[in-house]
Amino acid sequence: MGKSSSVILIYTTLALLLLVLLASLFSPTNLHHRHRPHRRLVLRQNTSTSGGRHHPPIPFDPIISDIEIRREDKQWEREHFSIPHRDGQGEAEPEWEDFMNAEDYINDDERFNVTHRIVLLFPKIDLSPSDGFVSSDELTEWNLRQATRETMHRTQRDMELHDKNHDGFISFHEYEGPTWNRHSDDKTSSDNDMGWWKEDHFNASDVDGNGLLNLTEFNDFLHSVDSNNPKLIQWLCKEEIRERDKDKDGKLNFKEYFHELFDAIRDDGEIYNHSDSSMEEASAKKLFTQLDLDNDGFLSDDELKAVIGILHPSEHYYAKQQADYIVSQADSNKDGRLSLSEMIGHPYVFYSAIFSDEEDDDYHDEFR
Ligand SMILES: *[C@@H]1O[C@H](CO)[C@@H](O)[C@H](O)[C@H]1NC(C)=O
Ligand SMILES: *[C@@H]1O[C@H](CO)[C@@H](O)[C@H](O)[C@H]1NC(C)=O
Ligand SMILES: *[C@@H]1O[C@H](CO)[C@@H](O)[C@H](O)[C@H]1NC(C)=O
Ligand SMILES: *[C@@H]1O[C@H](CO)[C@@H](O)[C@H](O)[C@H]1NC(C)=O
Ligand SMILES: *[C@@H]1O[C@H](CO)[C@@H](O)[C@H](O)[C@H]1NC(C)=O
Ligand SMILES: [Ca+2]
Ligand SMILES: [Ca+2]
Ligand SMILES: [Ca+2]
Repeated sequence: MGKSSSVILIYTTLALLLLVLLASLFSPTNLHHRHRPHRRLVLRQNTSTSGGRHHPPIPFDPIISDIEIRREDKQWEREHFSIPHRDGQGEAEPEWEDFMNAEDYINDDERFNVTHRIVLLFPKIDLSPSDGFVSSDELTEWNLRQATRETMHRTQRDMELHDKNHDGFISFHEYEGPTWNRHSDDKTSSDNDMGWWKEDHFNASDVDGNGLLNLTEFNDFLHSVDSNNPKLIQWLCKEEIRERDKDKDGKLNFKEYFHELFDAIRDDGEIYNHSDSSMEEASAKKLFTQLDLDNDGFLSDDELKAVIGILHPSEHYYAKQQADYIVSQADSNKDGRLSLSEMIGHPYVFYSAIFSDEEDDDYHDEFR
């Protein structure tokens, strides 16, 4: 017993040593000159939770999007409906397996051939007009459709979470949850201020004013920047003023604007020399004058509408940014649009927004 296990131990050690030796022989630097490194496509992680300054890439391929959404749904179910199972029937393991299988699937050239995918998707993107070329505008529209589809799916999930009485609508009370108390004794607390603003936001989303948000209204509530409800744009502008309005007069004077807003909306991108701030102030004054349409020396919420798209970039902005980038990368003959063969010739430009490759030969070539 002791003897056989020590024999196993020796063999295991030898096997490991051999592996280490082989690994070092075939390390990326050695392998580099033998093979074209294999690109492993990976799925996006945590796209719904990755807030902050980085907008997650929009998936190009609806199949990839579906896989990611399904995986996200499972994680979401675990977080929100974690009803403790009586006896662990190994429920968690198959979920992990699903995810591994999905990655194997998209990396299996026979089952998921990116050339075939692009041939299939091309006519669905080449729509206005269907001229055999994909323009940046067409790709923007395509990206936007994919992004909107994902957003609506997440809204549906959020709706399930908040719609306590399952009538298909969200009331303000349902959204706030039972802990929030509108008639709290402490009327001056910032919590109550926030509550008031939330209700304002809720009311602005309620297009038909019936006090309930249906799926469309709730989606606009969650993604006000992408809504075409003018009341919501107005609300966003008011909110921008409120955050910077130090003297609480409901509008921004030059000082409030200069210290709190100018940096976020300036488009010159210059960093001014701090010992020479007069240049910066002059440029800030110029923009202020342009925005102050009624020349009263203050910026109102109406006057902020002109820059709200800079403060809150819309999904369309990101869709276009991604489309422009992709066209710039795949447009071999530089005619500003993509032919099918240009797209097939650069499959990873389309999939790299979602997929990443461990070792990109072309990329390294540029630095040799
Ligand atoms: C995704 O985000 C959640 C919470 O934001 C975190 O608990 C989880 O570990 C993240 N998963 C991955 C794979 O990064
Ligand atoms: C995908 O299919 C095309 C056409 O059938 C074929 O030429 C190509 O080798 C396939 N690609 C991969 C990576 O297997
Ligand atoms: C929102 O609308 C409801 C009526 O639907 C009204 O009672 C409430 O005062 C409004 N809230 C705000 C903050 O305007
Ligand atoms: C929600 O209500 C708005 C306003 O009445 C309406 O335009 C929209 O079509 C409705 N959406 C759904 C999904 O019913
Ligand atoms: C900033 O301006 C001061 C005075 O005008 C000058 O001495 C200094 O070199 C400038 N610094 C830079 C980084 O330009
Ligand atoms: Ca409504
Ligand atoms: Ca004004
Ligand atoms: Ca071209």
